[in-house]
Amino acid sequence: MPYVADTIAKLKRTGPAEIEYYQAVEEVLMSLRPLLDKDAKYKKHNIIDRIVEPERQIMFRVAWIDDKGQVQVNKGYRIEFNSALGPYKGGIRLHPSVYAGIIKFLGFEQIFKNALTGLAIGGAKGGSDFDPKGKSDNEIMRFCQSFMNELYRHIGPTTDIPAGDIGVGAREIGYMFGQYKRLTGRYDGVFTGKKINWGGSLARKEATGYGAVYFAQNMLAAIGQTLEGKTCVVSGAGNVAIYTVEKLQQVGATPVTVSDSRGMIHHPQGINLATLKQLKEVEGASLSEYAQRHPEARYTAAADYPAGRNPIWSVRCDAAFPSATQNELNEADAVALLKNGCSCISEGANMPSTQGAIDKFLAAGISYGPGKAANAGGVATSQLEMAQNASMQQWTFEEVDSRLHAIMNNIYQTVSSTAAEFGQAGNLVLGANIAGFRKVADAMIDQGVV
Ligand code: NDP
Ligand code: 2IT
Repeated sequence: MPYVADTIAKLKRTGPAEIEYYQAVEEVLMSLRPLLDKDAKYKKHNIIDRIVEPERQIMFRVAWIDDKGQVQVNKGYRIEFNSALGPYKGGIRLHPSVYAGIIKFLGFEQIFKNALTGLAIGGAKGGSDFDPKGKSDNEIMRFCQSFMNELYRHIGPTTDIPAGDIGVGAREIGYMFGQYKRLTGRYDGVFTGKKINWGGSLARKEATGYGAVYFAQNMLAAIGQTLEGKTCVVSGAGNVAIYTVEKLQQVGATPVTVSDSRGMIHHPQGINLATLKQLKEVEGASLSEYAQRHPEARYTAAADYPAGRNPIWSVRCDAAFPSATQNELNEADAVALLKNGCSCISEGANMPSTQGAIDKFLAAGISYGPGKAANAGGVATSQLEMAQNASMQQWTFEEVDSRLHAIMNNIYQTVSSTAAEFGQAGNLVLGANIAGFRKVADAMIDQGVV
């Protein structure tokens, strides 16, 4: 497809070495062919060239002082990608692997994900190569304050509303919000993922994981199945993974794996949720501890992964929920999953499957829910938090959860009916990319050349 190759070539020339960004763009553009052929207006208005170029990219120095009194310096990013549908919205990632290519891919995905929620939110992402691991609480606070000393001037409740992502939870949001308030003197709903007692929403913490399970239920219902009694594998052991495990257990499925960056746990009798939460939400411990507390569970250290591949994807299962990070599931993993009978993938993480893996899932015709649809429950519930802040209300857990559930059902309907509209029923990658793109592109056309 020449327009895909031309666009990627231009991105490589004008923004070199942003590997994950090219990958995310290529996947979206490959899906758009039937839409571009059907309606000439997108080409006429040169939407492709415009949509792959962020509206604004902010890069800044984050200097802070560690507990030894040494000055440390990190890179800070906020990429405000697209505001056609609403104010910029998206998380902040703190991880040593962060560089422009990662934030850009995440920001690009966020545009279409946010469009699919049906809510009025544009796309953005931010972060830093700061590594929270091994840092004291005071170091985390000083980093977050320094990060905000620059970011505060770019964000606001109707302009750009950050949230959490890898390495950012309620504690970090608290430190960033505190510094924003100090610098501006305003108690704005400028972050989501806040603690409940100072403006957060019930069920936001649970929303991404719960949403990924609701999405899987929708995919299975379409073929007359449910998750009840199914064996599931989950990767990750953070916010998304924990609440995926929780919801899977609530609906009668058995999640048998979790992982962190140091290793994976296989617990054939089912993951013990209380132990998982205690280790990860309270103690900040490694998963190797889990096997100490449950001798029937097996721990494999990452250093011992055969051929560097996470053994999670070789565990026999009916459904898989990749919930750690990008490109954690490759083509060989996809082949192993399919061989072992896995027939449903719902992505809690952003872009966890490589293109080779996606191609295998689509060719096999299994239920495959791409991240920008399956994990949209987190950002959708962030918007519900914004709505509560703006109206000075606090909804019950049940109220928020039932809205989240309805939004996930609606996303599934939109994505599957769009796939069918373009003659590719069941291809939810194509459905998600076309439905998300069309909504944003139409708004961009309406708003003129800006
Ligand atoms: P957390 O930081 O809470 O948890 C991330 C988990 O994944 C941890 O167990 C972490 O292990 C593991 N992990 C992270 N990076 C790597 C890596 N490079 N290799 C191996 N393991 C890794 O993050 P979240 O749960 O919030 O995010 C998980 C994924 O879900 C990300 O892709 C994120 O973008 C996506 N997402 C998150 C949403 C949210 O609302 N939080 C919404 C939508 C998507 P360790 O602790 O050892 O590093
Ligand atoms: O990737 C994501 O959708 C998130 N990290 C959540 C973004 C948000 O604004 O809640």
